[in-house]
Amino acid sequence: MAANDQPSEIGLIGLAVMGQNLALNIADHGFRISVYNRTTEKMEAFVDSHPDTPGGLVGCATLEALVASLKRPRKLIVMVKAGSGTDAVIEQLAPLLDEGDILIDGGNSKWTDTIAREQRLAERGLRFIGSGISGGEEGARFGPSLMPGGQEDAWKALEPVWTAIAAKVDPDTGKPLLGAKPGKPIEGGEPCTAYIGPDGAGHYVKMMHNGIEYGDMQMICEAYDLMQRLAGMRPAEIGQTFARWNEGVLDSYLVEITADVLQQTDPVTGEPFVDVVLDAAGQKGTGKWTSINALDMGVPAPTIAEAVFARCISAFKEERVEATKILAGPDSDPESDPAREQVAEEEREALLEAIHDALYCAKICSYAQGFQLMRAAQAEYGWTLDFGEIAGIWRGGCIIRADFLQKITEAYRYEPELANLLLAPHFKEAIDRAQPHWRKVVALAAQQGVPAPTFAASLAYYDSYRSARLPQNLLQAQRDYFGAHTYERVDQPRGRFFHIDWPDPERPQREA
Ligand code: NBP
Repeated sequence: MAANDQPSEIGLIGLAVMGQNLALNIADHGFRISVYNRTTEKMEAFVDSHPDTPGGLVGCATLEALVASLKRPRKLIVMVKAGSGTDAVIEQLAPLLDEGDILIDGGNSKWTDTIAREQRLAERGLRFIGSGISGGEEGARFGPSLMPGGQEDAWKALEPVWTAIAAKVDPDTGKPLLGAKPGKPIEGGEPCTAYIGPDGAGHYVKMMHNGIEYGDMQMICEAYDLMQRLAGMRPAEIGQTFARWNEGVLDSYLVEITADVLQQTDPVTGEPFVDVVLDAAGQKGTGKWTSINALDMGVPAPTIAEAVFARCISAFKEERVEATKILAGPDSDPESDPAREQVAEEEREALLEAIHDALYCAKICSYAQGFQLMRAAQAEYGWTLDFGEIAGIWRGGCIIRADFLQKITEAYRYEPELANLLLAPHFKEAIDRAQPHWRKVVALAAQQGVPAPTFAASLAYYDSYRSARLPQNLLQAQRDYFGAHTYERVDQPRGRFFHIDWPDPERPQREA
């Protein structure tokens, strides 16, 4: 056993930013935790700089020492680079463990990898939890949102630790309980964690969280762009507007930090910070996974996909700069361009209200798509997901935390089988009220040549979903013409397929 006396409750491998903060959070809750890192100096520096945590950190220089230091059945959290790093650690660890020991992968692993790892480890008698962890460094330290999937008995063993370290929300209002400090975690409250389901369910739901996060971030960026390009507002003013919006239905972590970011000055130039940041976005892949999964399952998630594509087109910076010199739009002609000028106060207020409402409606559609995807995934993978609980877990600790999630929790608690979030009375009424503004903003953006891909994609989703008849009748006819792909008829029951022999002038019709 490493160090002194009693065995540790849990172990952790990987002491980069997430692993260190998670270990401190666990120790703050009185759990003794053993820690290991591939590069031993990092582990030593970490343990030396935190000698007095309530639970205690036990530094281990080898995996053997780590394993020997733990209570049985052993619980080991893997917090290393997702993908090959996770596989490498699991392969080194598995031979050292005994039947019934539990590995917990807290990285951003792809859910299909988690399904495969769980099967492989089960064959060796080991239990496996794939737990999504959201909230970045701050969340890991003082309360993340935790989305665990895997064998239910393994979850039961992990539950006391996960429940203790998770973010907490007020059970009545759903608002996050804040103010945790090193050595002084939040007491009480409803924890932002719950068992999600078997094998890859936890990592799937974490991926969905990230896909929704992509949508949220892009929608906020579009609102900012419309404010600067249609209302001629400067970053600090836009930041103040977001701060005001954060008091209402848009109250969320991402709106809150956007208000701060926009009011930040660049320490080098004294200019608004956001103006010196290059407009070329990076991405790590979870939004792309979400969109690919939507395409694979045939479930529309255009808002999330547009958010991914918006990052992609932003990365073509040099090409866009060249294209600006060649391709015209309404904003190319200074004579006819009302944008970028300060608009009258009254007009500006009306515009801001419209942009606010457009952002809210687009956000509802984006979440509706995310929850539709999860509904399809549970059928595909044989999970039973509790959507009210998932929305509840996202109310605190994570990047998409928002007041709004309380309303989603309530909608699914009231009607667990809700076909689409758009049909929940609260959201239906919200869109009924706000949609004239939403339509105005999308039309104005198109007229003025301002790209607003997620605002527009959400509106198209909404209008498609509420259309009893779409033009895909023509599409099926085209498919039947060139590829004999058959079609169903409006005057026949669903599931009967017909075909016309198109080149024949008489075009006889027959059932396919
Ligand atoms: P990184 O993803 O940057 O990974 C660095 C850690 O992995 C170091 O401890 C490194 O050890 C270890 N490692 C690597 Br790389 N390959 C290894 C191997 N083959 N064997 C053993 N250890 C290996 O760390 P992070 O940013 O703390 O993230 C950890 C996990 O949490 C990732 O899966 C990430 O996607 C996920 N996550 C991150 C965030 C976030 O905000 N950063 C949020 C939520 C989830 P070394 O010190 O010896 O190089």
